[in-house]
Amino acid sequence: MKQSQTLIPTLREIPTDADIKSHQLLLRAGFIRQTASGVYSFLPLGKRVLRKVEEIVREEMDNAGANEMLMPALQPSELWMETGRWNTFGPELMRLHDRHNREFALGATHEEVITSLIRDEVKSYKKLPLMLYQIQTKFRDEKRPRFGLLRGREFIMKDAYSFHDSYESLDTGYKKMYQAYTKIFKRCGLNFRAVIADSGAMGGKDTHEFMVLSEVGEDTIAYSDTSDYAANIEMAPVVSTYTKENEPLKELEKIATPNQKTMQEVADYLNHSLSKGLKALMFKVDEQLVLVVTRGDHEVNDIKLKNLYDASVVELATEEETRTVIGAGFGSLGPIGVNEEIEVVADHAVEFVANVSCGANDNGYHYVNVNPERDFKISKYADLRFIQEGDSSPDGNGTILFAKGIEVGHVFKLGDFYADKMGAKYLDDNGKAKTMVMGSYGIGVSRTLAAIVEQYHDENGITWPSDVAPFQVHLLAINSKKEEQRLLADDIYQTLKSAGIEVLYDDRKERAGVKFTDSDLIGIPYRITVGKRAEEGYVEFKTRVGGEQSDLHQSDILEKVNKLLGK
Ligand code: 9G3
Repeated sequence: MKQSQTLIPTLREIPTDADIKSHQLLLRAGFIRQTASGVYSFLPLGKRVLRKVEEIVREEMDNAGANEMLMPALQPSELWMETGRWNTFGPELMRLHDRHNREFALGATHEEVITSLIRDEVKSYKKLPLMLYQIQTKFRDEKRPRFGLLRGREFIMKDAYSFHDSYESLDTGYKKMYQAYTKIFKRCGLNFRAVIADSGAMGGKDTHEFMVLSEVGEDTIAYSDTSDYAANIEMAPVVSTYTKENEPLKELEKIATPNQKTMQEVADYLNHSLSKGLKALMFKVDEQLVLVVTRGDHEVNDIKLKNLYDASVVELATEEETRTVIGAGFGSLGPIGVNEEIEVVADHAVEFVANVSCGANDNGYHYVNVNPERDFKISKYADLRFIQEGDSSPDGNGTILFAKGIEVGHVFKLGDFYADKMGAKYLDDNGKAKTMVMGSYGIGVSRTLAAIVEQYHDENGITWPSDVAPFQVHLLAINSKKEEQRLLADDIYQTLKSAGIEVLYDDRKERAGVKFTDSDLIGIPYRITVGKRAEEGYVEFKTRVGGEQSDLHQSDILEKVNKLLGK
């Protein structure tokens, strides 16, 4: 491709509304442009990288036995009504009416569409297992699109769906996908972890997220410093390594603690550490009021609370709802003297405390020397807190550390949730109708592109790994007014192209400085500069990363490039 004939609008300045490196650099290097909030155009360089990432995904999906297809973005609302998801998803699901006033969703994901297709077309166990995938534009009306391609409202996803006649078969398919994902993200050059995740609003149970380690990631990963254990912080279980504090039980006492609201204020006022206080929060678990008690230095994990009750909605109760049933506000809640209609649950750590403080359920008062079982009853102890750095790793190896991650992939064992709701059945080998079992597997393709830039850039611009770079060689003719330079550059361009090397040829009538700055921004792995020594047939060869530079005779270029590209 010749730069004088394409569209690569590079920018010198950092765009003001771009907060992270990948967003800044993809704009400055002319790979993308914003069309609306969270909606982007991929310019030629961006499209070439997108295609490289998609090709890697296709190869590994095909190797894993999946078959590519393409489903529509326009999805009839009736399908989403069959699973009940038309109503459970709010404004994030983009909806529209057609000319006959029929309702449609713009596809945010395709479980309903694919399941309705399979229930009509697959009737026998002989056709299972079946693994289908597509690479397609998805729409999700994010409340706060940000960080460029990392959280858009229209984005490219590879979504795959597998259909099985048993959970054993699903396990096999899931493992194949898990391994394919590992290959894909390795080939993209990414430093990632597969983390145990929570299935969230989906059916099924087992699920893993593939997280690219990055400071700008929105998810927090809890990982072991000595093993490969890694889990999404929402899911990471806390192993109960507590020991009963063996101090003698002191006399329970109620103390005035005027205007002391937060745990820290109370701990300071009563002159004890956070871990010698109890925190109580009132939650609405599917409309049922539950008081959740944790140690003062721990945080309630609402996902674990939701999973404990297998609830669909878990949220904090309002101060009014709390005051109505407890008679006190948020800063004074505790497990002592709570009326029966409210269930009181606690994190495992609470069982092992002694002589701690807690709210007296009376504004402005706390109890001290509080002891479980003597002073309050807990209906259920459970793992209800977020894991913390320094906790022991749930696999028994090492200690937990935190890292930020960008979710680029997510694999789910869906179970029979969708097949059951939509009647996707097959006849087993006894002719008996059975409900299918499913898996679903997503990769954020456009998000992966941005994640690569987050991990591959320096102060001058993007440094693409060669397997996903938009081109393999950047050829610069410094002064195309000079006949000998233009002729040599044209010659090299043709030689490389006919050898199947992907070359971006900067043949523009621009100053040298502009060409070098743009070349560093765009980040193609190898650069050939035709300049002053063109008459002798010499060019300058430079690698983008490491900046290794050498003069090379025209006759040695092809061999050097082929060797570097491992051809
Ligand atoms: C929606 C909207 C947003 C959503 C969903 C539905 C996430 C939704 C979960 C999945 C699960 C898997 C197949 C590919 C891999 C991920 N956000 N999810 O179902 F209507 Cl607005 O998408 N689907």
